[in-house]
Amino acid sequence: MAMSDEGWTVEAALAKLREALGEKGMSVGDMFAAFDADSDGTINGPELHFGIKDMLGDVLSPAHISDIIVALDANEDNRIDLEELRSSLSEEE
Ligand SMILES: [Ca+2]
Ligand SMILES: [Ca+2]
Repeated sequence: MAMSDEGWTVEAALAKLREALGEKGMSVGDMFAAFDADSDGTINGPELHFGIKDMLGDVLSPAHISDIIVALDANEDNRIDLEELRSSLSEEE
C-alpha cells in the first residue's frame, strides 16, 4: 500500500472504512469490538492505528490517526466510543 500523504483526508479514510464494513458484512459494532483491543469501551490512538492496519492494510501516520480522532471525538476525551464511531460512519448514508 502506498504511503503517500497526497490527497489523504479524514473523510476518505472514513469512506474506506465504510466500504470495508460493507465488503466484510460487518456492523459498526463489530468493527468497534475488533478495534477496541483491550475492551475498555473506547478506541485510543494505538488501537485505531492497528485496527485500520488490520482492516484496510493502510499504515497511517500518527498525525493522520490524530486527525481522525479529533474529527470523530465529539466529547473531546481523546478517544472514540461506539456512538462516536457509529455517527461518523453512518452520517453519509
Ligand atoms: Ca480500548
Ligand atoms: Ca470521545
